[in-house]
Amino acid sequence: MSFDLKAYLEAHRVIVDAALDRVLPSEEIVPVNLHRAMRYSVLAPGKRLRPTLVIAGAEAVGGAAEAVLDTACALELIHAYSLIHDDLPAMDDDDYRRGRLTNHKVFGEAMAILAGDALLTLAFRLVADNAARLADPRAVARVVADVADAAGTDGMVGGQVIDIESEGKDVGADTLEYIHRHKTAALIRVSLTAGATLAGGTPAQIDAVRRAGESLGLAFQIVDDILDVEGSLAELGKTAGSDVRKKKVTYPALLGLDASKRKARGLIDETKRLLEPLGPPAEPIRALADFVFERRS
Ligand code: GRG
Repeated sequence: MSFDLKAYLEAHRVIVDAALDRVLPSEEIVPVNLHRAMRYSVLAPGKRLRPTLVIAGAEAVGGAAEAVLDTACALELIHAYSLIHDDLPAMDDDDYRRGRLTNHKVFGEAMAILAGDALLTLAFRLVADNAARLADPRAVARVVADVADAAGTDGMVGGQVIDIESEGKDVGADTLEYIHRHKTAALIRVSLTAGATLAGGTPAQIDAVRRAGESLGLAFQIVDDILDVEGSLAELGKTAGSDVRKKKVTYPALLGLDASKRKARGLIDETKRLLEPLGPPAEPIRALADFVFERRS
């Protein structure tokens, strides 16, 4: 029987959403508005791809969801912080995200900045908390370093900077790939490796997952570029066509739609090839890779 991804995604969404609700500060606790703003964006309906990849990364090396749940939440908090800050007037100046008004539209710019800051900080607290669930808590130090690298100047923030600096410029394929690998792929890659590391994967297993995560992450952003051309506000939960409006360099702009789709498909096939040494336990990651290619939002 083939792998039931729909059931897998739904089961993990339930686990992750309950954990996010538990780890986020209550709206009853001071500073109330900050906590409201944090919960508003994180608990909005997202795909929960990164936390699901943390769990799938653990399962691929024989681990269990429960043992990596704090870190799974941490990756979703970092992702949510990046979305809040990316939507700010100083960056992409977007009004809609996850089918709702953006954070700064509801809570104001200062609170949106602070909510993002607090989510990033809480994320590292959660990775530290994960030590209590592990037989060998030393893996947490490795994961803190990897997550910091993936979120920082040699990862998401670095990619965002080059993205902003490239707007309206005639940049080539190398710069575009740098942006996508850093801005988006780094966090997707580290979601998989964090799960595999915490679950006690061998160096060879973690390396296979890392390389697969890099290909998957690049494919994810190419598909995101394609959806910005082909999708709608109703499907995406955010305004489509924003890349062209903001004069952003994208794969469809550089290669055309058909070649972009072929490139994304090739990267998904590569992801699966890189996962071969892990055998059947990596089946959820393979199914998630197909989902990344086929998604409409
Ligand atoms: C502001 C530090 C900083 C970084 C911003 C990741 C990022 C860098 C910005 C987010 C904006 C964006 C459109 C990024 C590219 C792709 C991406 C990460 C899309 C959103 O991820 P999904 O589709 O969203 O997984 P959901 O809502 O389903 O979780």
